[in-house]
Amino acid sequence: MPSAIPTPSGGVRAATPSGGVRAAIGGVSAAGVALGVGELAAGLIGPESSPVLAVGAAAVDVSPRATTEFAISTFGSNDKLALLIGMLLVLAVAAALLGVLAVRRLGIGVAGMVVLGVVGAAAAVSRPGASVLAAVPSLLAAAAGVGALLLMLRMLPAGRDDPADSGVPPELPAPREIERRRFVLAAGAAAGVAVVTTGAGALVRRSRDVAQAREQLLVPAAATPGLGSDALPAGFPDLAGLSPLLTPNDDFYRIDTALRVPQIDPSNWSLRIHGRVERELRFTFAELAGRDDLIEADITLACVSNEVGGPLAGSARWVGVPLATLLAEAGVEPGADQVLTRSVDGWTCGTPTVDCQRTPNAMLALAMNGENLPLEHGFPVRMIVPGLYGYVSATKWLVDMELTTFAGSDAYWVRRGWDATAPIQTFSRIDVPRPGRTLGAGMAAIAGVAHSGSDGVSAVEVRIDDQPWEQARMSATTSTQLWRQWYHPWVAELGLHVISVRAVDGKGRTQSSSRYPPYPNASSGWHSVRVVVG
Ligand SMILES: Nc1nc2c(c(=O)[nH]1)N[C@H]1C(S)=C(S)[C@@H](COP(=O)(O)O)O[C@H]1N2
Ligand SMILES: [Mo]
Repeated sequence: MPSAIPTPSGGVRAATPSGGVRAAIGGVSAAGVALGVGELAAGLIGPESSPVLAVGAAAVDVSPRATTEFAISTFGSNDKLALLIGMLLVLAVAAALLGVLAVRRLGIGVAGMVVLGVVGAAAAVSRPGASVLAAVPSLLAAAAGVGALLLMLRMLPAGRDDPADSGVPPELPAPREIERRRFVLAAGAAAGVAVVTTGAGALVRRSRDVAQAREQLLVPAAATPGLGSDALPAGFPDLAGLSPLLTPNDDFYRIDTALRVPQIDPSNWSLRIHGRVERELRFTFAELAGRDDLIEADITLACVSNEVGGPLAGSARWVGVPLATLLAEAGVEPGADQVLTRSVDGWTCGTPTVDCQRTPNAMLALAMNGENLPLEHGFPVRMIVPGLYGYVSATKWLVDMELTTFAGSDAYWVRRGWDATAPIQTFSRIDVPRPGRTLGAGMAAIAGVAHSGSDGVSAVEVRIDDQPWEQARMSATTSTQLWRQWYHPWVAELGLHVISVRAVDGKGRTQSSSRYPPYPNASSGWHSVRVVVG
C-alpha cells in the first residue's frame, strides 16, 4: 500500500514498489560514486588508504582463524579476490537499504554514508605505518556519497501511476516518463563517475608503482654462480602435467594477508637488524645487492595451509645474502632464540635463530628463478629458510629483523593459534593422472612431486588399489632442500582404480597415513586419486 512520504524538496509523494527499487538503485549509485572518489584519493595519497582495502585488511587481521582457513582452503591463492567481491556485495546491499531508508528519512541516509566513511577512515588510520592522512580518502568518499545520494533522491520520479492523469497531450512524453528518463540518466551518470574515478585512481597508482623500478634493476647474481640451469638434477620433464622441478614464477602459489601487493621502491628501502644484538645494523638495497657473498640455491617453499595433495608448494632458484653471515655481523646475544621479521604491511614471522644460523642456504632472497623477486613474492627482499613452512620463515616485503625470544613475542599466525615452530612435514602429491580422469587401458604414467623438511625425500612408494606398495623412480637430486619428481609406469586395467602415494623422508621415516587438517601444524595423510580406465 503506497504511503505518503516527504521528499527531500519538501513535497509529498507516494512510495510505489518501483519507487523502492529506484531508491535502492539511488543508494547503490551513490555508494559507487563514493568508492570511486575514495579510490582516486587513495591513488594520490597511498594505496593502503583506500577505504575498501583498509576495511578488507582490517577484516583479515581480526578474522577468526576458522574464517581465514576456510578462505585459503576454498579459494587458495584467490582468497583476496573472494574477500573483495564479498565486501562489495555487502556494501551494495547496505547502500541499497540506505537509499530506501533515505526516502523515508533523509537523515538516515546521510548518517549511514557518514558511518561508512568513518569506518573506512578508522580502518585506514589503524593500518601499520599509516598516518592521519590515510583517513582522507574515506572522508572524501563519504562526502561524495552524501552529495550523490542527495542528488539521486531529487531525481526520484514521483509516484503517480497513471500517466493519463497528467493532462499532457499523448504525443509528448508524460511528465512521469520524463522523470523516469531523468532518473535513469542520473543513475547512469553516477555509474560513469564511479567508473571514471576508480579507473583514474588505478592509473595514478600505476604511474607510481614500482614495477618499472624492478624491471630496471640488475638481477643480482651469486658470487660463485652455483649450479646453473644445466646442473638441475635430471627429472622427467617430458611428462605433461607433472610439476617441473623449478616452478615458473607466474605459476608459483601466492599466500599472504596483503590485499594489494605492497609497492616498495628499492631506492627507498632499508632493513634494520636490531633487538638482542651487539651491533644494530641497517642495510640499503644497494648494499645488499652489491655484496660479494651472495649465494644461489634451489629451495622448495610450502604453505602450512596446504591440504593433502594441494597446490600450495613451489620450488625456485633463489639468490640472496646468507642469513648466518648477517647475524654474525650483528652479533646475536645469548638467549635470543627468535628472529622476528616484519613486512612493510605489519605482518610478522618468527623463525628459530638456530635455523637462520645453521641451515645451509637460509638467506635474504633478492632474486627468484633468474629475475628480481616478483612484486607478489616479496620485492625487493624476502626471507627464505629451507625446511620451514612459509609462515615461520619466508617474510615477504621484509623491512625489519629483531632478535628476540619466543617467550617474549608471538608472530602473526602464532597469535592466531598456529604452532610457533613448524618444519615442513613430509608430503607427496600425485600430479598425473588428474583425479576423476578416464584413461585408456594399457601403459600409463603416474607421477608427481614429494618433499620433506627432514633431510628431503629418500624414496617414494605408489600403490594401486590394495596391491602392495611399489617403489617409484625419482629424479636425481643435488639438494635435500628441493622437492623430487617421481614417476611410476603402470599397466592400467579396465575398471575404477584408486592410486595412492607416500614418501620416505631423508631419515628413513615413512609418511604417516593418519589424516589431519592443516591447523595447527600442517595436514597429514596419503594423497590418493580415483581414475576410471575404460
Ligand atoms: N609479508 C608477508 N610475508 C609472508 C606472508 C604474509 O602474509 N605476509 N605469508 C607467508 C606464508 S603463510 C607463506 S606460505 C609464504 C608464501 O610465499 P609465496 O606467496 O611467495 O608463495 O609467504 C610467507 N610470507
Ligand atoms: Mo603459508
